[in-house]
Amino acid sequence: MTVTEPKTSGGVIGTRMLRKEDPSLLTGESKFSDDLVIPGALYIALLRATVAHARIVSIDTSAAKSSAGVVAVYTYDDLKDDWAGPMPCAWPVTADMKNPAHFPLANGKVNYVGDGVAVVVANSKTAAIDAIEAIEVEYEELTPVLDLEDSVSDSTVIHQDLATNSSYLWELIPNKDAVDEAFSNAVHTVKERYIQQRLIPAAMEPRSLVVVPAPFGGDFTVYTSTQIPHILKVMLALTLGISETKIRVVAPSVGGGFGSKLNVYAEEVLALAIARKLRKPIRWTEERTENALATIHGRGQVQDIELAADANGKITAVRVNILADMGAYLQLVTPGVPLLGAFLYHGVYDIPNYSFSCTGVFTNKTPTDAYRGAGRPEATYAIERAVDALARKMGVSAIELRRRNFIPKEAFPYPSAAGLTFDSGDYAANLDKALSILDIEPILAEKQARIDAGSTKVLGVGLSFFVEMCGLAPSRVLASLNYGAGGWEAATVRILPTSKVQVVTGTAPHGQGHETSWSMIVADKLGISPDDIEVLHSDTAIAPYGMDTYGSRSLSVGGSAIHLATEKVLDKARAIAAHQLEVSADDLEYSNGTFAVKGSPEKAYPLAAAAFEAFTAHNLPDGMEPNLEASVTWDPPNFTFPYGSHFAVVEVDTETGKVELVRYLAVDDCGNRINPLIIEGQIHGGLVQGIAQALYEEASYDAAGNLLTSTLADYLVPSATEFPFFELDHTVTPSPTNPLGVKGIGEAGAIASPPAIINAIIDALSHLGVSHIDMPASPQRVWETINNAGK
Ligand code: MCN
Repeated sequence: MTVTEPKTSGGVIGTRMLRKEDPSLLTGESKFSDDLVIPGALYIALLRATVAHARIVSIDTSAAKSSAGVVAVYTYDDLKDDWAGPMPCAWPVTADMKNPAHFPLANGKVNYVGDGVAVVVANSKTAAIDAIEAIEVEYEELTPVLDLEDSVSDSTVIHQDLATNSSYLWELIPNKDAVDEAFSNAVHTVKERYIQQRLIPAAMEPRSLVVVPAPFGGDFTVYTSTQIPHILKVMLALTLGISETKIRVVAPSVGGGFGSKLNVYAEEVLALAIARKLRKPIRWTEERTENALATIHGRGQVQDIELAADANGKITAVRVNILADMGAYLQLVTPGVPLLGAFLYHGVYDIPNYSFSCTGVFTNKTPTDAYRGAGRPEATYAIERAVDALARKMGVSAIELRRRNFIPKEAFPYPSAAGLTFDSGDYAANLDKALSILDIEPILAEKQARIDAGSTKVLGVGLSFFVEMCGLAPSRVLASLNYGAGGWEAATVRILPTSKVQVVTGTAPHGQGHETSWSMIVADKLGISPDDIEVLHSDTAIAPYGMDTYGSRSLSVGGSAIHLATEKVLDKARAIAAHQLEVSADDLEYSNGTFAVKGSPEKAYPLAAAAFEAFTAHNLPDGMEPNLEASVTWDPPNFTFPYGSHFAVVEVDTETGKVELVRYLAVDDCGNRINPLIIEGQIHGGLVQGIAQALYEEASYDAAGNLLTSTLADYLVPSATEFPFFELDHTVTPSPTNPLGVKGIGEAGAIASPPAIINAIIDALSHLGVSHIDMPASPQRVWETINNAGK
């Protein structure tokens, strides 16, 4: 498929249309799960482990059971026959991957602070929470396994039946001998170790759910704050042994997820099991501290990366070994997250020899899983920092070294040494554009002037040139990675009798503006107003098929399905118009809601008339079914590979270690652009999260395995005041892998920004002998780094 420009007619695509979703969100009319009024609902609350690693000697629930308002108290033993199997992990990355049985409540042993021990059911939230405190648990404490590097060799094994703390070793080494040879022939090499600290996704809306059983029969409606209503339905059916036809999952308004709501959580399984047992609606909303403890964490890796280069700085090989922290259990896609980066450690560079391995290890900490970027921020950070390290070692500019190594424009579609085919790109042109906006010379002059003047406020410029693979899709590729689901997306487009349009999508937006974007795609094609289009989503009774929203897949996969379904429905309308006008369909042209005979514009037939004709079915072509509706399930042939240049300019106070972000410029290429306003919002959000990783956020634990950052007073989520106004621009290289020519944008900012910031800090401090700093570059860490430099 070749797409050179958006196949649009209506002039809607590419416009900065305000988001349809926002009036109801901003006026508080949107309903989130916790807003739903469900008469007669009971509340659950979980008693969570207060120790990181311990055997449960006894649990005494008697006092809790007699607390005011309490309906029931359950432990693992009370509910063990209520589920058909353990909690699901859908990504067994290797055949011999070790996956400990993980149940919604601890089975005789707790493995992280926050692990569920018992559940109280009560007639109010406060009664449930109060009763938790009346439960007595006696623990026999075990040594916690906390250090990622020590975990594998630790004499304490967390899951005794697995006999090891290593979950898996996954390798991607297309040609080991060639990699070794490249290193032995190299003129320059660098060997770097980087730490990806754990992060807490901290969505604005905590997780929340209500399970409503039908008064008679076995049907359940699960309202839950999730990114994956469709996947969740399948998993709940399998885990609880309930027919899939008896479960309806609805995600009402969802206040952000960033990957953390791409999961099947203990509370969802528990609430459904208890609703089935008691035949009562069951509800739960997590507290902010529970969110920090018991919703997944992101990142958590130790990365070793080596580059080999010739005398000119042409990189000939990259060798990567990483240790990835799984936490205490494997959640839905925990083991696969590093694999999403495994193919990208060569970044945008034409590196012929590639070697990657990842060991996934268990620790007594909150399970990790997908968090905005999932694997790709880690890969981008490693290669973009390592390239800077190589440039420093060789004494060439980081910009020049990148240019020497870019995959050239002519090489696309580019078969990478890691085994992917990069769809399209023109990296040099993108960098040129960024540099023309940045105007680097005066910045470098000012930087030098401050050094010469002995200023304590020094400047640095950092570049990160990223590429990522997103549009998580091609089912066959996902199969080759052992991913437990497909990557297609489903869409239905209906032109109703009054010519208003319904779009049914399998995507599940939670802040990405799909109602707006999908309306724009259909409006553009049909030449009608986006206001006449209603987008239905996130309810498995209305949209029975879908693969949901994550991996910046919704536009390139789901949007493409909508585009193709619109074409299909338009073809049917065309056939009706041709029949009415008694001409061949090929003789008709279509614009702005009307079919007209080519060369005879007076012979016209409106789309609205075709819609009504399809409804009355009084005079349809022979054999045509009534109604204007078409469905498409689209499974693309490849991922999409957005890319871009991100530049950070920082000022570092060498006396206090404080880093001030002076400028941030992002020139992204996400192919054809549906709504630039939404794109910019997506980039802003991603940048804030990525810069927060670089400067502020870290899930820290003490030596006993207690999470020290379990409130927003301790975990430093930045606000708008911490950032300059982001400078955004773009280039456009359409993707040839989907009919819209689009690439994803939802994660780009979070992927690109951490190395730009850290490279800028190192650049600012390199004259003091600083060549490395870990994230987050807090004032204390920066100050210590400056003071230890050269020692
Ligand atoms: N878009 C566009 N033109 C493009 C690319 C995208 O107009 N060339 C628009 C799309 O039409 C869509 C939005 O940008 O409205 C994002 O599209 P896409 O890149 O396909 O990403 P998804 O919709 O699949 O969103 C998932 C992505 C991910 S993986 C995370 S994590 C994330 C993110 O989106 N979490 C978010 N953005 C978030 N935004 C909010 N507010 N909250 C989250 O939790």
